[in-house]
Amino acid sequence: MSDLIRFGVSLDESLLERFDRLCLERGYKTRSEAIRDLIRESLVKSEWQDDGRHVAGTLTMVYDHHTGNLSQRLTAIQHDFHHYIITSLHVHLDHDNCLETLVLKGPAPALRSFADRIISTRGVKYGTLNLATTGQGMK
Ligand code: NI
Repeated sequence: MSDLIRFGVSLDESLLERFDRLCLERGYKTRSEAIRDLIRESLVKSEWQDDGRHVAGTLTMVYDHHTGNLSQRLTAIQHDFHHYIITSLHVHLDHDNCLETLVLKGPAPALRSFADRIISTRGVKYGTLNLATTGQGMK
């Protein structure tokens, strides 16, 4: 692990009070831990803006499998992007609704366009892309 560096941060008092409340609510023992996580979150977001970068993430969708030929359409899209899908989990939530989560890894632009195609498919009730990282270069 690389050396730990200390640095000072100047902050408006009321902003710091709000930050301390947030740290408490989220269970952080120290401000440093909270700040480290905020920095990592920003780094992951910036990885996803970098077209040449390989990233990881999950795509979750909820849909009614009775809707038209939705199941087949979603499967066809997934086959178009099969190189980027590491695994998938399908849960039958009730008689009608399915929840599916896909674990993705690949170039950020490809994963984004895949997620856009799935989420915008007619009949998908809810879809969200959760941005994560491959962990490489992240301490
Ligand atoms: Ni199902």
